[in-house]
Amino acid sequence: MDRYSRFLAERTGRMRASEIRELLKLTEGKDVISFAGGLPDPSTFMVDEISRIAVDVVRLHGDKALQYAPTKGVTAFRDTLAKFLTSHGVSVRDYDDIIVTTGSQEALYLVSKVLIDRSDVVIVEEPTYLAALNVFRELESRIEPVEIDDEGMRVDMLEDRLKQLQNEGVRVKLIYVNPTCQNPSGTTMSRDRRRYLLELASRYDFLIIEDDPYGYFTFDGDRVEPLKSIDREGRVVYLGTFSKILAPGLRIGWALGPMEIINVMELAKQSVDLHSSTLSQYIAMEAVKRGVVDATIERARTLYKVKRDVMLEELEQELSKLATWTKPIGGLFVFLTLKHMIDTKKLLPKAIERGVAYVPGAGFFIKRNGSNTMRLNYSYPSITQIREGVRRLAATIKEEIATTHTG
Ligand code: PMP
Ligand code: G9A
Repeated sequence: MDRYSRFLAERTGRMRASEIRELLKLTEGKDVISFAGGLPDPSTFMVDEISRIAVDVVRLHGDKALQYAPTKGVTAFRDTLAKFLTSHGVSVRDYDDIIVTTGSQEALYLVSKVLIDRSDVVIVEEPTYLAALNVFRELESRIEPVEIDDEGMRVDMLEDRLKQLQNEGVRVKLIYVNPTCQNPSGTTMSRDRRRYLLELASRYDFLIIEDDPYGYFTFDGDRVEPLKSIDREGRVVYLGTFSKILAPGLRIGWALGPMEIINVMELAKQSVDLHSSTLSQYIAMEAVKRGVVDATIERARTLYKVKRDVMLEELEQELSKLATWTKPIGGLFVFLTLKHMIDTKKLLPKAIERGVAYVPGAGFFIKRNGSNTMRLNYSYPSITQIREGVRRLAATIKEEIATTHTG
């Protein structure tokens, strides 16, 4: 690396390795039960249906599906996507308000790139999605965290912060939230807070990025209404993805927002990758039309609900005296806080030694240190692995307490 550092652009100094991606490398191929990466259970992939679709798409539409496509995405696919979103409670004005992206990660990157100038304030939930923080850091924004509790972002604290910043003459352009089954905390923002957040957006004139990979398969009760569907002023840029409701390997996500912003994202995307995979878009389009996405959603909902219950039950049995944790209504994660001040980053090698991995919580925080927290994924491990993994985790924690916190 050093041999080339003099050649590297300054901005590379702000690029951070995602702890999650690094952990994926660390645990790959090892006999470790991983609660780390937010991977879907491969048994939710509708392999036979997707195989048939892939063959049909290449055979019947190969002239288009194997060809270059418009930057905003295949028009017929955007139209299908608009109908799909509407059927899932996400308000869409026109399919032209949608840009198809290479996973929602790219949508997040593009929207941030077109909105954020150096030193611009971006307000985030604390804790928040690590890969979003890395994007905001790379763009040299000033990241301002606002605490969350069981009902999502503390909008009262947000209001105080907005007032304070306004008094200091600092403008807030943007808030990033993952309001439904948040990564990493698993919490969901209440309806009242959603309404209030939009009211604040109007009063203080900012935009909201709503990142919603998990809202399609909540386990208990109805779909929580996305901010996008309550937004009357065009303040929300909504990000979605097929990663958890079809297959992440297709790398198909989207942004839905005011056309003026989507069109600037289109310009930005031209320089990044011209357009997202045409073949993936055709496969995703057919998967929506043939009901494969809705069937995958049902598989995910049923399976992950059971897995969540098993994880919560096992945590209760093994760790109720030593930790507290969130109770997600959907999504992929439980967030755990240890009562002892144990540094979960330092604990991780010991946990891996015992055959279990998690994501240390600190990386999701900006202000609070969160070093005694961890994120646990329950979608990927099997039910047996969840039980065994929690036992291994509990044994690691108990041993740590016994050796370092005696007396
Ligand atoms: N946002 C959040 C909150 C996520 O949890 C994830 C993936 N786990 C993403 C964005 C990125 O997903 P993808 O690029 O696969 O659509
Ligand atoms: O980076 C990935 O593989 C996607 C998962 C994200 C996460 O674990 O939060």
